[in-house]
Amino acid sequence: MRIITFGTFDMFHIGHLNIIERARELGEHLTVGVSSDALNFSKKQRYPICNERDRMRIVKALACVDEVFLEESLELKAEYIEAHQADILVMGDDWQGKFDHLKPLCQVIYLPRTPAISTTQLIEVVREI
Ligand code: C2G
Repeated sequence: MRIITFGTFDMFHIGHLNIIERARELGEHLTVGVSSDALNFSKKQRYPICNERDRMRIVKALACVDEVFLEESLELKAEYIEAHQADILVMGDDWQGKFDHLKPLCQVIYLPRTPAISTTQLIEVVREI
């Protein structure tokens, strides 16, 4: 099975590693779409702390990741799934139900998020020091 997952992976943390490792365990090949700086800006009106080149390098360096590409639009999931011939789309359950329309193309699995860690929370903790 070929797996695909997406994310920003800013200030890479254990929650990111957990979902990537669990996604890879579902098959033999894992492709990760790393969302671009511009995509993040359009969603959140701020750029990630780490730029897209560095975020892609970090994800690519993981032993459980086979392939990385830049996700330039949230609307292109179907095209990305087809281009990478993915059998399963994996996302954290904060996205529960959001990608169900892709079920005719591939299996869609939402995995539970790792509790008590997020990029937003890390930024807040560091800000308070
Ligand atoms: N995640 C997790 N546990 C956490 C934090 C994040 O399992 N404590 C998961 C998210 O559910 C997501 C992945 O890690 O599946 C990446 O999270 P983010 O970097 O926050 O990416 P996001 O902004 O959700 O992705 O097409 C989707 C976009 O790329 C955006």
